Amino acid sequence: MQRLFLILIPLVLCSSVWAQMEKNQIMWDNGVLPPNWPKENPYGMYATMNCTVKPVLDHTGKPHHHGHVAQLIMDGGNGVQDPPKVDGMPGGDDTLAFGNFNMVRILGLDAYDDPNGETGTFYSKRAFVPFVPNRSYYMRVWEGPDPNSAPYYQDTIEYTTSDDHGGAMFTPSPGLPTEVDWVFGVTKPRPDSTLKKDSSK
Ligand SMILES: [Ca+2]
Repeated sequence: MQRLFLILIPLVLCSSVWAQMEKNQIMWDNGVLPPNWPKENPYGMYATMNCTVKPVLDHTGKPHHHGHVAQLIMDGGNGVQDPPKVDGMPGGDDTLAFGNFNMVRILGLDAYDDPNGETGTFYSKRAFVPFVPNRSYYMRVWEGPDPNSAPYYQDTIEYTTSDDHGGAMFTPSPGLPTEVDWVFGVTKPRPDSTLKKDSSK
């Protein structure tokens, strides 16, 4: 019976957290958390989200400019990185991650952020605390400061942690904070680029 409660209580906590969140609510990794925001989840899952080994290259083959935005996205369960919607938010069954951040800027690896750099690298200032258990996550870099207008994007194709090396999506495990280092794939045009041309006719 006690074991049943230990299982049920986290589920109840998690569903109430979900109810407070709006789908695709933006949470910057250096922003202030809303006052009612949970600080921890019952699962003890933490992961930093980084790109420090292989810089993300833009559509011209050069490292991304600082200030470009990376979204942390939660797969809804179909196991696919669904293409973004026309407004740059995650599409299909995917959403921005439910946790203490879901947006990071490319700003290099130095202690002081340099908005003028072009390194194609970033690290999250927080360790990501997911509020939904047993979900997989991936990242999407936009070639611009705003997903609603950036002309190109790239999704992750590979990740590395200290004890794991895997594919395009990562599933956090309970335990000590994990440093996840991502590699990004080919550049793709934003989904509404064709629609914009059609509407101008
Ligand atoms: Ca999906």
